[in-house]
Amino acid sequence: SSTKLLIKGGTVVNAHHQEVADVYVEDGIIVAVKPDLKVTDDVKVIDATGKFVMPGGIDPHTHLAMEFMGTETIDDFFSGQAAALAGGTTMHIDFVIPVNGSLIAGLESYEEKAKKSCMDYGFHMAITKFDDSVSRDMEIMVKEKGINSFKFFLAYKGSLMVNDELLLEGLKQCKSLGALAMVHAENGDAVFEGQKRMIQLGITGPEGHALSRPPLLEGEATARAIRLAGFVNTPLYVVHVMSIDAMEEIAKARKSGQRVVGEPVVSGLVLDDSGLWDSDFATASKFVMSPPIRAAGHNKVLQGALSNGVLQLVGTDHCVFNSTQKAFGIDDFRKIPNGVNGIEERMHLVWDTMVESGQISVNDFVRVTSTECARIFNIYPRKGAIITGSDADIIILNPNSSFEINAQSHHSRTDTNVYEGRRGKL
Ligand code: DUC
Ligand code: ZN
Ligand code: ZN
Ligand code: ZN
Repeated sequence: SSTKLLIKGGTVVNAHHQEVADVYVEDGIIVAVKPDLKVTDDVKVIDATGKFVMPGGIDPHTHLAMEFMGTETIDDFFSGQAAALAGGTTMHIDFVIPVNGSLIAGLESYEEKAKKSCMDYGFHMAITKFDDSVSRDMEIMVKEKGINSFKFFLAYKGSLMVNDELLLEGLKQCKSLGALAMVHAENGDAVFEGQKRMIQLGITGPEGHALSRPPLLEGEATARAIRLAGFVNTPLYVVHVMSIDAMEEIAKARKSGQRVVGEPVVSGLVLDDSGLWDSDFATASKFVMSPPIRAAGHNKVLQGALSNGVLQLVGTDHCVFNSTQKAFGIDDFRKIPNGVNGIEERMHLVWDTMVESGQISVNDFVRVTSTECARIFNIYPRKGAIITGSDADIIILNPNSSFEINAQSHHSRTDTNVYEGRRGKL
């Protein structure tokens, strides 16, 4: 027997259109979007009067069950996705990390991890070195495995970082495969130097994390990656844009006609670095991620860039370690596992910060949390739209509701929440 569902009387919002209509769903697919649909008795009806009916969120940037900095993220594909669903995100795209340089082995390992899944997901592939075998593996990913986006790290010297020569080779291979190159843009050599300098000065706490890798190193790497992508003439997607410096490089390139996409993450949009200066290690260390959360002011400018279209979609970099794991770095900020939560909070905080404040419309909300991600990663209009034939990944938001975000009630396995005390709507 089929599952039939009618969502009645809500305001159906897509990226470029909204209207009061009913949404009729059969077996997980949207069959009709029209006002005043008549249905038979066997159909389950949900009254959405006075509420927004929108495409489920798609988080373009997560790390579930990732081995990183001597430990593993505490959210796996089950707990991270359960948190996502609780917060209105119905799909995410995670980063496969190669195993001993093998993309194939990396993908096998992530396919195993993803067996715990309770929602749809996709994969990007991280490229942590580059040689002929990686180049061949990239072709297999694109032609046989449906993975069409490759992330290069310009930071994490000694582990994930690629130098300019290898980045260029990778960009050329992306171009020849028609794949999208993504980049973590911080100058890893300079970060390494900055970290040594902090330790020499006796600055070993979480504030040293921010001081050792300032915005100018993000700006430099962003500019360099953009220019090298321009040199190869291939599009570039800059992940986790955290600073004015990086955003301005993206703005300049886009203005000149270069195909560059900029992805801010919620932490960079709504937080500032004040938490990193808390004298309590447990409080300060939970804010450690890379690139760092910046001084107050960067967040407001990034919000403006999202509002005016210089930045196109919002991710999270959800990469969660609990306070025991964060404490690995109690004597040395370089050992604090990098990452913050957000997969559950992203939709709430974009709504609260961007829509409630009038910086973007409800349509723009759908665009930056769902539709644009679906378009860029080739899953539109199956995802990212409420139209006939699309997957019924649907959220209903009551603009008059309100609840408090906190570590006690969230669904992630971690014991802290960087958005503690902020408010969301259900
Ligand atoms: N930054 C983080 O904070 N965590 C995961 C990887 C990254 O680049
Ligand atoms: Zn219409
Ligand atoms: Zn990164
Ligand atoms: Zn990341």
